[in-house]
Amino acid sequence: MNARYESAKKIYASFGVDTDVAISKLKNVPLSVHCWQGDDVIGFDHDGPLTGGIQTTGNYPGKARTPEELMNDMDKALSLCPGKKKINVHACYAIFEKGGFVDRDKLEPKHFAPWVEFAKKHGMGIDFNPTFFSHPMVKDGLTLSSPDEKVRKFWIEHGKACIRISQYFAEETGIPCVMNIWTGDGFKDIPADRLTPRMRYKASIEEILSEPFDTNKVKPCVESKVFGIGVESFTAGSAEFSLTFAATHEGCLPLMDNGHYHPTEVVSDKIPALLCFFPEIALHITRGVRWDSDHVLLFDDETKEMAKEIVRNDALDRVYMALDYFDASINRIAAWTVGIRSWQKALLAALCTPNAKLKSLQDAAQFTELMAMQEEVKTLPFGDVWKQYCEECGVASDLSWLDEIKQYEADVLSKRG
Ligand code: RNT
Ligand code: ZN
Repeated sequence: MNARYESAKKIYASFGVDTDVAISKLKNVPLSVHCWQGDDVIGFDHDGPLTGGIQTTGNYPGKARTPEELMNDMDKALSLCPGKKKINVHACYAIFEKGGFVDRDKLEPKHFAPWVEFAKKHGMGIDFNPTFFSHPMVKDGLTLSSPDEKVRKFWIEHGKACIRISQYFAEETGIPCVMNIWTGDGFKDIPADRLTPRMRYKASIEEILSEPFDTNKVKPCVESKVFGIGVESFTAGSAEFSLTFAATHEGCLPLMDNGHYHPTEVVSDKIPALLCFFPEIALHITRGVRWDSDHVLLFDDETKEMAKEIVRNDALDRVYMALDYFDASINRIAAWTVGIRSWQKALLAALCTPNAKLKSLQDAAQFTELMAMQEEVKTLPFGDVWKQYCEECGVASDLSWLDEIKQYEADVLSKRG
């Protein structure tokens, strides 16, 4: 056994932390990896630009252009990261046989069969998202909250189709499918009516959820957002709207994306607030720089804090964790890899924190000791535990993963037009 790990293990033990237990726990925690980092959120069902108030910036060469390329790239990233994964697929990543195109309201499970095959090969589950953006039926920036009944109906049918596809994913993989509803519906400038669009949005989601499904297999979520590019003044799916919707609709989960709040709000504080009321919640884990910029996730303070709130509240099996960011300015496989590894680090660090001891200091109002101990814990030899975890998972414990990506860039990515 590695001498540095042995020494680190002893140090952690003196704080009451068993690092072997932390490592073995983490191996079973699934993290959902978003397919859309690989091609700048475009997908395979349209040629148009990305819309919906979200944006990728940069044009680093080598982005995936076909399902095969995207799956190969994802394969590469997954092979460089420790831990258990799921994949997260958007409806716009439907795969059509030649001449077999159908619009989003007509999607069927068969259009996602290659994703099931890919997931099965890795023993992974699949999460799913209806795609309410980048489509001509987005009218005046609205989908489910549109005043145009034809538009609203189209998107409701899309949502229902996605429920059926989610159930198919769960049945095929044997793992529940988290299906997330997010729309970019909103207004650039001050609206004259904030209520009616939200009433339509509410009715639309209710219609989608009236599609029959097994609540043990499909976990529908509603994701809130404070604003987007071009929808700065109003979003239909605001925080209060989405949270209340989930709270009042059995089987529907709230999904918090930590890029979707005012910059001084933190999702780490919201996690335990929601855990008081919801049996299960979902997260989109990202890094906003000044706004919902969807930079690659790093092992930074707020990331660590979110992981801590999940671990110390014993909620690893109540929180569905998914990555959601997209950077087109750097190697996309490295973007995936750094983000996945960062969340794994954050969870491992949380599992190696003497949470019971810290809580007892708080309850005893020993705030001086609590502050001192929390500072002390920050410099424990976490890097040695991380290395051990990576080695046990059979992935690089150092930066050598980057050499592999560079090789892949030279052999594969650089040959793409
Ligand atoms: C957008 C939301 C949403 C999307 C994905 C692609 O701000 O975060 O979750 O990023 O659906
Ligand atoms: Zn999101």
